Amino acid sequence: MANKVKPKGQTMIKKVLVANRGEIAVRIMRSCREMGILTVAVYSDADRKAMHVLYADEAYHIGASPSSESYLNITRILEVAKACNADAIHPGYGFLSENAFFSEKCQQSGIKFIGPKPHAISQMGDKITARKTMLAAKVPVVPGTETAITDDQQAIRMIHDIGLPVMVKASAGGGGKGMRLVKRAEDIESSISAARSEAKSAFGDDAVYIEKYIESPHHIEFQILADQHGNVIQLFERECSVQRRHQKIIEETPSPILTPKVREEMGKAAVAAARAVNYEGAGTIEFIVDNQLNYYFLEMNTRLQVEHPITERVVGIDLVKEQIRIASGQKLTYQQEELQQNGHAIECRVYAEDAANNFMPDPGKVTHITIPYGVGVRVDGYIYEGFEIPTFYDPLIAKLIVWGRNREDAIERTLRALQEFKIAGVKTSLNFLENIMTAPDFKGGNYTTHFIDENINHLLNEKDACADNCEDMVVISAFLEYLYRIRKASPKEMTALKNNWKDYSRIRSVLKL
Ligand code: MV4
Repeated sequence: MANKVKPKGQTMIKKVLVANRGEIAVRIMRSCREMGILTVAVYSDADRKAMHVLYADEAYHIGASPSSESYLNITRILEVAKACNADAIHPGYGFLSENAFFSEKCQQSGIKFIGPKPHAISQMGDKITARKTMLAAKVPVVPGTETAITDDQQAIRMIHDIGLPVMVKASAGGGGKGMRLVKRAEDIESSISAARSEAKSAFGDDAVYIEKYIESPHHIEFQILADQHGNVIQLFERECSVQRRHQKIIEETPSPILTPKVREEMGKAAVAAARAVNYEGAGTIEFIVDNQLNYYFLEMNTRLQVEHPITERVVGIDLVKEQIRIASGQKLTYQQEELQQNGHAIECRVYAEDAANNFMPDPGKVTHITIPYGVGVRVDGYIYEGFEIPTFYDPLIAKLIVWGRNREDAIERTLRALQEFKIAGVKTSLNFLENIMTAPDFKGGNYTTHFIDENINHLLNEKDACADNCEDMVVISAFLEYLYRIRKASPKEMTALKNNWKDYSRIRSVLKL
């Protein structure tokens, strides 16, 4: 036979450069390794000893610590990719992942971009174009303008049509940037000009549009996968309403509020949305859902998302492997009818930040870490003892993904895993996350995007005395680590350690030394 069928799982991609850092870089490389694909890390000054560098088969320095000089440096990244003979680049999330120009540059350099084609990225990146495209595809969008606002009279007519309150949004925005809530008609002109100038300076594009304001909404998104042969499937939803200042904190699937009928309708709308831009790869359709379960398209994220593991757990698919197979031209290995949601998964995002101090990032050296194990638990992270969390990047340090046969079991198990999770040296959101798991509004399941604000007092509670004992264990193990280092230290290192004894003031106070 002339046409040999490739064995399942084997792709033409033999080496992947991961243009990212942190937990997602490591997570991507893990799937590559399982597929027999070589991995290439790129890193900045601050990341010389980062986990993704240690994990990769090859690693190349690409610049100084600020992202603009390293993880956003298109020229340098492509130079490395060509020099090391990478077949493809995986952009992860953030950084260059939704940059249409980068996707195009990869293509031009003969390197596969593991993600959508430039046209899909830019069509969805421009929110007015995205709204128009969705309207044409009969995907429900929030009532509002079909074009950019050109004069204040048009805005006033729109307010008459749809009623107050409304939101003025930047077309180039997304993720909450360049938005204004308007409650009184007389504020419309000033809100438009404020949103315009904010958008102009943030994105270099001052186009704005108006939408009816949906009060107390839920944020529910659908995962889709699309191959190069016109096949599109949806992998159900993720409920992402637990967020603060547009930063998600907890995600879960299935959503506790969706009915089977609405879920099916939304899934079909998500597939239609992806088809409308000839989408290719993994993507997410964000919907805003009101308390009557009316749902509206909000935006599409044309990348792998932070919270993708809960979908992987419940649907049983490795999304990164699918991305790689799609990029290499293979057909989807799953059909819609085969897919189902199995049990319940919850993701907790662990940030190096101080909840008590207005969630200020708290970078620094990790002196101790105990990772939870056991049935139903997955941790995607990148820190190890002694690693210095850089100040330059996102403060996300780990994701705890827990599975249970139903929502109650998943919550109980998440709480157990959070109690086992110990990190010392930097402040983390672990205690805050525990408080979410015990909050009646979260347990009830019918929470909205206002959940954090409405429950902030309960959520900021510190642990009780018993938990303090566990804290002591962390301190004691840090002390043991200190003794161990002294034992192995050379005379010169010994002097340095002794001089650093002041850094161990907490250990001394707990041990009453
Ligand atoms: C809205 C909205 C209410 N009505 N649009 C915030 C981020 C961006 N993706 C869109 N956002 C919102 N758009 C209308 N017409 C409320 C939000 C919103 C929100 C949306 C999803 C998740 C969390 C949110 C928190 C505050 C506001």
